[in-house]
Amino acid sequence: MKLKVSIIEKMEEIVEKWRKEYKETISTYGEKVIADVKVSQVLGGMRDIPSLVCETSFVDPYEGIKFRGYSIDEVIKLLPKVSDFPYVLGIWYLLLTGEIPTRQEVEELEEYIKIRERLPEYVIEVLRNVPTNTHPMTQFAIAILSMQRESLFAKSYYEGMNKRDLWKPMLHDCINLIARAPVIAAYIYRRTYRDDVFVRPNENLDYGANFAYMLNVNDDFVLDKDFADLIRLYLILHSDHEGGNVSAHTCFNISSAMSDIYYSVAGGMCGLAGPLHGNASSESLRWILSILKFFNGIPSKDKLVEYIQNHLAAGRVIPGFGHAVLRVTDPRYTALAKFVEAKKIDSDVIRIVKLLYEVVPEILKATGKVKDPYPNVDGHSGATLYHYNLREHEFYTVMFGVSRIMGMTAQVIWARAVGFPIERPKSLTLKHIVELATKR
Ligand code: CMX
Repeated sequence: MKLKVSIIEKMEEIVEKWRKEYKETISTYGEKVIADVKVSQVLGGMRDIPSLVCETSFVDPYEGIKFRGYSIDEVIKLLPKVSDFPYVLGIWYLLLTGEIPTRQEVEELEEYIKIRERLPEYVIEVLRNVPTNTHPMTQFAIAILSMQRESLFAKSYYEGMNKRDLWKPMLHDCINLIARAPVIAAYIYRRTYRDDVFVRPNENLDYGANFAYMLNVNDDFVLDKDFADLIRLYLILHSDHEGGNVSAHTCFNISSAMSDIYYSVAGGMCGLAGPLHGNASSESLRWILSILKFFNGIPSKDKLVEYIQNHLAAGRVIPGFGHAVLRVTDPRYTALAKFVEAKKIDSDVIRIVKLLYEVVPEILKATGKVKDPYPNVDGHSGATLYHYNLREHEFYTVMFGVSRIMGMTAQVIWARAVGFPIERPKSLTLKHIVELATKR
């Protein structure tokens, strides 16, 4: 296939359109008030304050994620497929441009990313110097940060490039990072849990299947078709979740200081590593395994309810349940549940996932304080990976990270393209808040 880089040409046109829209929105509506802010919101983690802009996706509390307006089912139906599932990079194309790519466009992008996959020797060396008992997310953030020295964006900025053009080196850096992320992740997996052999990318495979191949979970270099499909689905599902979540917002915020994508994404990954965010998938699997161990198998519903109540009484959260925005079962959870049904997967771990689905929402509702008692994606993802022999749960957040880089990069490219300013909200002391509240 002749390599044309149409994504770059396409972006040239799209960026002009974005700039116009952005400027017009400010000039037409700049003085309009769109929300009031309550003290409880300021003191409650800024929940629901509409103060961020994110063009790549939107999370509706009752319908869940819409990627550029498309639901998960629509994305899976409309993006060009490589097997039963779409090419993973189709979702990045959609997040970035707002358009569903043609087969040719996505295949060109897959090829273009392939030529950027080669991981420099120094990154492998950096990782080889990190003790293997370092958390995989720490290793991932270190590896990403180590590549900052290569940033074309940083170089262009310091050489004085006009800020209108800075989105171009940013796009270049983002493509490099997307290309290398699964290669880095797979090496972290191999060195931490298996052998220290660096698996080179297989140029005959698409992005998703190649990640499955490099992980080599069965140590046999035989690509399991179903596992490759799961990875394709997984990477699409986790790619973006609008702008307010800890990892996306951290990344966006860091980049607003004109920090390059390596600094920004490494920061975002450190947020994703938290147990209330991306590490909940690891926590969820750990919890499922502890249930199986405690009961020496599958418990009765009554026994499980008692176990969960004791867990809550000890002041702990139920990992994989609840959400700051969603108020229904996360459609990403449902997509994984459908995958499990379609592939007829059955195991003790999956049985516990199903049992939890039956009992946890009622228990959380009964607390009277949990706003979303339903499962989120992290309540299913680990159990599904576990079935395919990807059992080292601390690694799950790295999988999440590889995927989320697509959303983070698409959001940051937009920001650089429209010239989004440095973020600087105003903070107040509690005394100021009381003064303001009593004046109203
Ligand atoms: N188990 C136990 N308690 C929970 C709970 C859960 N799954 N979800 C919420 N609560 C509690 C909160 O801890 C809070 O308690 P306090 O008032 O005592 O502090 C109360 O219910 C109200 O919280 P909320 O408004 O419903 O939820 P938040 O928006 O504050 O938090 C989230 C959202 C995701 C952090 C929370 O639901 C949680 O901790 N879930 C478990 C961890 C998890 O699965 N995280 C992954 C989320 C998805 C992702 O980012 O990947």
